[in-house]
Order: sequence, then C-alpha cells, then structure tokens
Amino acid sequence: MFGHQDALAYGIQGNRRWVGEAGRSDIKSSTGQHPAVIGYDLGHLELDAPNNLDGVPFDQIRENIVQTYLRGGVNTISWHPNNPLDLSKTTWDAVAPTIPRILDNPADQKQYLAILDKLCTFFKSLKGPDGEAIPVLFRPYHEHTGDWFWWGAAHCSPAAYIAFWKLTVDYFRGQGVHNLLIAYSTDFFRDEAHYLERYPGPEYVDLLGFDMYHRNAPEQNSAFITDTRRMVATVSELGLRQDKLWAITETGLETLPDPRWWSEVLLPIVKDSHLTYVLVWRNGRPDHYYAPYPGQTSEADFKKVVREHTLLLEKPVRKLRLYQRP
Ligand code: BMA
Repeated sequence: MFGHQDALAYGIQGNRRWVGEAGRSDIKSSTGQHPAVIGYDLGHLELDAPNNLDGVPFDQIRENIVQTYLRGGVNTISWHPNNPLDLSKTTWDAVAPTIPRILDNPADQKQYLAILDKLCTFFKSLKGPDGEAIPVLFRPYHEHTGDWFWWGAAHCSPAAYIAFWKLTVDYFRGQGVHNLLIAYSTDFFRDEAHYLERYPGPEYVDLLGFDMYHRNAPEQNSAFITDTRRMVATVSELGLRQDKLWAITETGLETLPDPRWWSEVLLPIVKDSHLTYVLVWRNGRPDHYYAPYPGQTSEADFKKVVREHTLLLEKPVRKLRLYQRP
C-alpha cells in the first residue's frame, strides 16, 4: 500500500499550499484516488491545543480517520510530543534525563500518565457509525536510533527505552484502549542487532518499521537503494520469524526533483518486498513535500508505477475489505 502523511489535511498547488478542503488530497488530484494509508500526527494534543504541531485541527484529524475507515483505507498515527515534564520544550529539545525521571520518580510518572490520558480520550473517540472502535496503527517514539528527539538513543539507555515503551503500551491497555496496532519504527540501523537494541518484544509490537529518507540525489541514489533494501530485508526476516507486519514507515525525496524517482529509486526497493506499506512524508510547503501533485515533475512516473505495479492506492485496498464491520 502507498501512504502519505497528512494527505487529507493540505497539499501543494503550484507554488502555494491548499489547506483543509473536504475530500481533497494531492494524490487524488493526480490519480483519482486517495492513498491507501493516511498518516496523522498527534503532536500538541498533550498541550490541549486545538491544532496539532503542523496546524491541523484535531477535530479534522478525527473526522478524516472516521471517513478513511468508512472508505476502507488504513489510518496510521505518529506523535511528536513536547517534553512531558516541561511542555514548553519541543519534541526536538534535548532535556535529559526525561525518560529515567519518568520511570524512577512517581511524581514525574504521574505527570506523564496524565498526558497519556489525553491520548486515551482521543483514541476512544474514534468510533464508527455503529459505535464500533476504529482500528488505527499507532507509531510512538519513532526514529529512536537517532538523537534528535527527547526519547532518542543519546538520551536514555536501551533498558530505559524498553521500560518506557512497556509503561506506555501497558497504560493504554489498562485504560481499555483496544483499537491500537503498535508500530516500532527506528531510523537508520546498521544490522539486526542494532534494530533490536531497543525492541520491547513481540508482545508490545504489531508492525516492524523504519524511517529512511533519500538525500543528496542523484549522487546518493545507489547508496540509498542499497541501504534501504538491506533494511527491508532485515525487517522482513524478523517479521516472518515473529509473525509481524513490516513497512517503510517514512521515506521520500524532498521536492522530488527526479522525474523518475518512483520507478528508478522507490520501485527497486519495494518490489517483491512484501512490505505492508511505504509512506512518504507530508506535502507541507512548496519547499518541503514528498508526494506528487498535479503538474509536479515526477507525477507521470508515479502514475505509471501505480498503474503497472503493486503499489496500491485506496480503491483496490477497499475491495480487500480489511475491516469486518459489525
Ligand atoms: C518533520 C517536518 C516538520 C514537522 C514534523 C512533524 O519531518 O515535516 O515540519 O513539524 O515533521 O510532522
């Protein structure tokens, strides 16, 4: 399946943005259908803000999750939270030692769990027309092999990260949140041991993923393809062994200057990989986007790959009837 972050929230139109138009997505404008997988982010829900960190109203996120579920698409949620112990610090501010404090200090832990309560309320509010809970793929504390988020590798030990993950997932379960599939999603990793260094175990994860961006095209094309294929092989071997799904949870080439990026870079990576999905990041601004839109340089190539290969948009996925509605 092909996924796009914030696909329904905004996009690019020439050198401008469009924002919040019901039923619109850049992929649909190009191909006639939405992506099969839609990504959302809950960053700033912890602040009780009306909009997420990229300006998308939470009410609109909820509505788009419901509508996507009804159309037969798949919803995945990431979270770029501010620091739970100092909400004035962003997701990118290193405030050591946040995780050890949450684990060891009861007052700090209480403060953290109060933030998780806000997510519980949001997850429980995802209901279909018959009151049924809508399943979503939740991907917390991602890219943790990197150091740029407060939960990154430089800011806590592997044991602390694992304990923190278990605390979080156990808390959701304890609060009766049962509509989550959980994605474990590193950034770049060297090998299986590195991938598994902070893995909380098969009881706490449903999907094995990683984020990997293509930078410095075209010089880095073959290195990107080789590295990413190697990482796909690792998660697919592990997925088969542990009976988990696997996916490329974020990727893309910013502003897509290569007219054949889809067929010549992405396709060699995803072909025959049995990945559940590959998601490209958001079409945030004319200088920060990862999916084609009408008139974009790589649009024709994207359409060709969708037409000729097994990169699925929403319509064929809808026919699979992934969800059995009661
Ligand atoms: C990053 C960028 C930021 C954004 C963040 C969370 O990769 O797109 O502009 O705020 O993701 O969506």
